[in-house]
Amino acid sequence: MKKEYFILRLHDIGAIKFGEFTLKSGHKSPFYFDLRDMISYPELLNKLAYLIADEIKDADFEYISGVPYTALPVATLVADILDKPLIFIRKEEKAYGTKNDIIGKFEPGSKCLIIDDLITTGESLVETAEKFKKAGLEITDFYVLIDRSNNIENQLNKLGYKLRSLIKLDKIIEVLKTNNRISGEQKKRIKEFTSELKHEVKTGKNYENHLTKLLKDKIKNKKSNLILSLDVDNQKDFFQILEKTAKHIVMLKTHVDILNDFTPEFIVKLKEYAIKYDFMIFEDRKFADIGNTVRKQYREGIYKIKNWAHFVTVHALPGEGILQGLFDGISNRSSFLLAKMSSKGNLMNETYTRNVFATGEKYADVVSGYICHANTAEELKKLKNKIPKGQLMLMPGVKLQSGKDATGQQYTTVEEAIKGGADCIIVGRGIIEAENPETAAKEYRERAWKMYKQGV
Ligand code: 5BU
Repeated sequence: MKKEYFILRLHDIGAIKFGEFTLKSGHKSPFYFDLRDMISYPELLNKLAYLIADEIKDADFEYISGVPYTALPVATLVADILDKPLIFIRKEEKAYGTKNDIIGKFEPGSKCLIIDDLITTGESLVETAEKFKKAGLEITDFYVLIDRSNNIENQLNKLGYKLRSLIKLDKIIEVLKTNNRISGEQKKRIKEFTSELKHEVKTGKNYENHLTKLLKDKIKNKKSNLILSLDVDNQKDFFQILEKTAKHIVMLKTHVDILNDFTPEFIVKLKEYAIKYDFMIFEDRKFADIGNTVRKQYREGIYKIKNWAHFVTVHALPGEGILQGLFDGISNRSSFLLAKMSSKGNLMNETYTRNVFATGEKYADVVSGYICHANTAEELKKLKNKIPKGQLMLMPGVKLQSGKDATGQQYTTVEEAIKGGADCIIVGRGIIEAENPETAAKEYRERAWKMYKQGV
């Protein structure tokens, strides 16, 4: 089967579509690929499998894997043709995270080639490869049906992967134009669209808003990435600890509803401290309702959070309406979305976290970053890599020593947090329950800053 035939058949079955499509990123694309239905065309699938088998037969591998769902049936046929054993990773995360994520039998130390349907950024293929590697397999080769990336081959090479592809986007456009499947005008639009996308990848759109910039400048000027979580229940203790620690912190995180003796004067005093000691204010309210309700919770009630907190925490769970409700008509305020909480057994799985980042990217004018926690620097780095450029990662669940508390809080060390890419650490009891909160704050601040400065 010639590649040209394959392109035309994919167009025939509607796997390649032209029109106007809104992508996950919010971009409008003049084309759309969805190869899922391919499996219902046996003659196409079969020819395709022989074509792939021919292209990879000389590569060095013992196992074949297909990424579910689309590429798995294709890989199954290829494995059969080449008489290679098939393995794959389940798509759904197991609720209780057992290690049994790989289906099929394999010998650790063997090489496996991974087949996927599409590649754009390479991110998901590399992630899959890492999972296999963790299970003891060696991964050096990828094969994709359609490569619509911006020359991702070079970047993958640097990471030690070789990418082969059946067809590239340019080839698809050329073949469809030659066969009068798309007009000259459409071809032009597609070319424009892809060159814009390429441009965007190259220059890397920045999602930093005005408030994010203020916080970043303060981190630099104050030489501190420490956010103090001052969770005490009375004003006296609150201001006593603040007085001693304020010079070390870049931002103060509050749970204003913990105070037994809240009065509007508390806010007046808090603002004075913020000016005197040059820190920003962050109310960890964790909004999680429909837009109309959070709008009132943010502006009204006894706390009137909107009037004094530069940032608030927000759950992306209810959908975009929550951000619309909170920030509609408001400037000079921003938020952090909860992407991966520090509490053990939290229900934020990989897919959820990824969707949170997508929401934050779309609403970057009112989202400054994400609250993320991981138990190791390595795990944290994976989260950091997915965060849109310019936005921040704040990490709670930090202490000088790792460990946990009685109700599921998990602690990672300052060093692991910063090594993993945290822009700021959030520390509560590590400081406020220390014998001397002042020296504790100084120690957290210095440890974090030293590591941060090294750019690790
Ligand atoms: P700690 O005393 O350092 O455990 O306090 C951590 C603070 O950060 C506390 O106010 C929590 O409510 C907050 N927090 C957290 O611990 N984990 C999370 O995932 C989020 C917030 Br979001």
